Amino acid sequence: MKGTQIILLLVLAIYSVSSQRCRPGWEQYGQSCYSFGDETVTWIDAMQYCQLDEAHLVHINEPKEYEFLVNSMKGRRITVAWTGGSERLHRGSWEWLPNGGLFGKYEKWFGTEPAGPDEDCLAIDQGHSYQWMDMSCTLSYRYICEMKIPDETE
Ligand SMILES: [Ca+2]
Ligand SMILES: [Ca+2]
Repeated sequence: MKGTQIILLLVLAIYSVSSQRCRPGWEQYGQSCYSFGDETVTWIDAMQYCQLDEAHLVHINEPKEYEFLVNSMKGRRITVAWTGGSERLHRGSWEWLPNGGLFGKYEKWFGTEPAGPDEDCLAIDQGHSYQWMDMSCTLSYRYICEMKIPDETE
C-alpha cells in the first residue's frame, strides 16, 4: 500500500513538472508557449519585443492553434493582435517571419483579404470575426509572441 502511494506521488510530481513548461505569464498550447503583450505597438516593435523574450511573433500553423489564439484574445479582451505574418520581404508572398516559411498549409483570411497595397502585416481582428487582416505595419496593436518548447528527445 505504501509503495503504491509513493509511486502515485511520483507520477503526480512528474506530471505537474512536465505540464508547466512555460515561464510565468506564458500560456502553453501544444508544443509552444505564448504571451500576449499588454502594450499596443507597431508590428516592428512587436517583433523586437518578442525577440527580447527569446520568442517570435506568433506563427499560426493549424486551425487548432488559431482557435486557441482567438479564445485567448476573447478571454483577455484583446480586439486586434499582431502575428508574425508579413509580406514585407517579398511583396505578394506572405510568410511567417522570421524563418517560419511561406503561407499555404493553413490560412484564415477575412473575405477578399489580403487586399491593401500598403498593408504588409497580418493581424487578427475582432471586428472581422477574428479572421486575418492585412494591415499597415505602422499601426499600433497588441501582439502575440510564441516560443517553441524544446523537444526533450533531442
Ligand atoms: Ca505556431
Ligand atoms: Ca487589409
